[in-house]
Amino acid sequence: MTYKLSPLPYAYDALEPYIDARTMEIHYTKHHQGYVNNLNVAVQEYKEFQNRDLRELLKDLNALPDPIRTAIRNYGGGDFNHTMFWSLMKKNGGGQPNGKLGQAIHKVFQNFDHFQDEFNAVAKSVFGSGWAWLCLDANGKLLIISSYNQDNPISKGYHPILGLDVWEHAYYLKYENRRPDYINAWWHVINWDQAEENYRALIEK
Ligand code: MN3
Repeated sequence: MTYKLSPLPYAYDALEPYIDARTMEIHYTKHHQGYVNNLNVAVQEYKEFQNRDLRELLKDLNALPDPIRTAIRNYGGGDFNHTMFWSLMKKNGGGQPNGKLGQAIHKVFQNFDHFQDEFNAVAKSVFGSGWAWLCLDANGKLLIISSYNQDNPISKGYHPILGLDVWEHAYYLKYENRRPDYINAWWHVINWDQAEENYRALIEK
């Protein structure tokens, strides 16, 4: 049993003009597929780590055997993060979250604009390759954090709700070095229904 590339939930051009079709195609068929391929190579000799729930593995990296820990962190994280990322965007997305997540955002950040400003600041400040995340901490409080490489917040005890890939491969073809322009565009394609679902799954468990 091997890890499989999860289906992209829309066409490559679905998020145009905010995310261009060529970037989507390369990001999905080369980068995401590459993480899946490398993950399968890494666990070739470790049958019990083949086709596992990556969320469970990433939650406790220290429990993994030494020879495959870094590979699962990087490639398993890369696979898990991208599957999550695709699901958190959609055609005609954007706007503001309604429902329980929207209420929680207003409670913690005062209003949506403050939340957006803080998220943008964190996303812009990632030095090199990484991600910005809206998470719940262990006490159930919303917070915004960044991570490097393909690290997922669950490895630090946080629960991700919304994530933004700020690796250059996510935007360079269209936005070149202008990461802030890519971040601003991304707000137009966020799938808030999925973010709400992620939030509810955490608070209702
Ligand atoms: Mn990526």
